Amino acid sequence: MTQQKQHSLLNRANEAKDLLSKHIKEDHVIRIVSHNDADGLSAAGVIAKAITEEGGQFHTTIVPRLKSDVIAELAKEKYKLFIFSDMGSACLKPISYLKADVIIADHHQPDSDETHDENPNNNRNNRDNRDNRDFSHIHVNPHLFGIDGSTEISGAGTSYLTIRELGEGKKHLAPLALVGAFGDMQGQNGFIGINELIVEDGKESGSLEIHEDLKTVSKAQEPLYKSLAYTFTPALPGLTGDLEGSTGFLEKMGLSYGIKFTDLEDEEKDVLKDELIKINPAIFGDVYSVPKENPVLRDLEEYAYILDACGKNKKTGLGLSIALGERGEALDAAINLQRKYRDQLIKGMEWIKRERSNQLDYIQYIYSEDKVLKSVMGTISAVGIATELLPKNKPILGLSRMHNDIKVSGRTIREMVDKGVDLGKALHDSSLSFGGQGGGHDIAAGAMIPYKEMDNFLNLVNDMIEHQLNS
Ligand SMILES: [Mn+2]
Repeated sequence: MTQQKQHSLLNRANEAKDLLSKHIKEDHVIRIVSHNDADGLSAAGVIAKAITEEGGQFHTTIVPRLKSDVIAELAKEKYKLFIFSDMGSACLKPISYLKADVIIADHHQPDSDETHDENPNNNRNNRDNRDNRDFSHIHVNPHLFGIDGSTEISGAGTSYLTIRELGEGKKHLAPLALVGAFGDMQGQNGFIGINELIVEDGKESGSLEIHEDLKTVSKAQEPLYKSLAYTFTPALPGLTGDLEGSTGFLEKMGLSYGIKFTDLEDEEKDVLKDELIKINPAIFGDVYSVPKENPVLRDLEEYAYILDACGKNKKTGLGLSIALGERGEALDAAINLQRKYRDQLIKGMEWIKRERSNQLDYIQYIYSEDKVLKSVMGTISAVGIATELLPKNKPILGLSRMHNDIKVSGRTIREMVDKGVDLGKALHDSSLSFGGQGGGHDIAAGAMIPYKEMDNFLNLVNDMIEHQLNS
């Protein structure tokens, strides 16, 4: 059954590949529109690299959200093929009016009322919209085939499947697809589902290696205490986001906190490993790397965090150029952004440690108007739970004031999803009730709501989560 679902998804992806191939052969510049996070940047990188390798050209735009005004602007452009990656499935209707061929390579939940008619040849939209019958609109999305897009494949993975068999084959791009998966937190506890197939492709192409190691970050770049404090996944309670806590922990072991992990003696490494495993066993496990890559990007998970830092600092052009293979100065600039972003995360975690969260019966929330805190709200919400600074048994909403609106980042843990929580649905339905919009995955979702409705919104989400847990 699983095999069959994967087979159907691969078939759909191959239809998209044929369409892309046709446009490359006709020398059309391919219009790529992708998301501004690590997954979206990797997705655009995977597609753009594949096009380049086939001698084609592309033009990419990275956006934080695919809103109808973005699509309206695209509609004025004269491109013959648009590719939406890591986005698009929530905007099937406006996209259906584009008078061009379209590939959507996304892993988010599609518009609920359009899932059944996703085949462009018998699509309700196309019937309303007869002028569009000459165009192919191909929707590649795991959810259409009963595959869970929040755990089993990323936007970069879906994009990878659409170019996997382009030309002589593109399995050497599998690691970049996995960078996207790490960016969407899919590989941290091992890959499952169709991501496993992408891992196999990476191994087969000879570019990807997997070995067991400590999963602390920046082992060769940062002093030990920072390396521990900057390790957000897996979270290390007492150390993650806590420079003082990390320093104290290392001093207690008799290790000098200022040296790099790579400069420790082998015995010291073993002692540290044993102590860290006591805090969180997940800190030792499979590390996915591309040995011939630049040391800073060699570990795919760290690669994802660097792209993430670019996206979070609105330097998507920089992130994209790295995903496309630029190194040197571009990489230096990205590392600086990452330092800045890590400082912001530390500030955010100190705030959580000090203030904790506000409690409703079934959810908790944090609220800020501070510019720095707002920029790290989603991450510190999730890591606040993972480090046990905040209760695990309630989904958390991170609320940021944006003029007259509130930006909502919702996060929960797998155990709560298993008990019935679907944050994507709760945020979608509750934000709609107050004239906002939202959605996302069961475990992580977002919304935008009017500021004046904040309390009503929180109460409604609370009721919806209660209902999800009790039905
Ligand atoms: Mn994604």
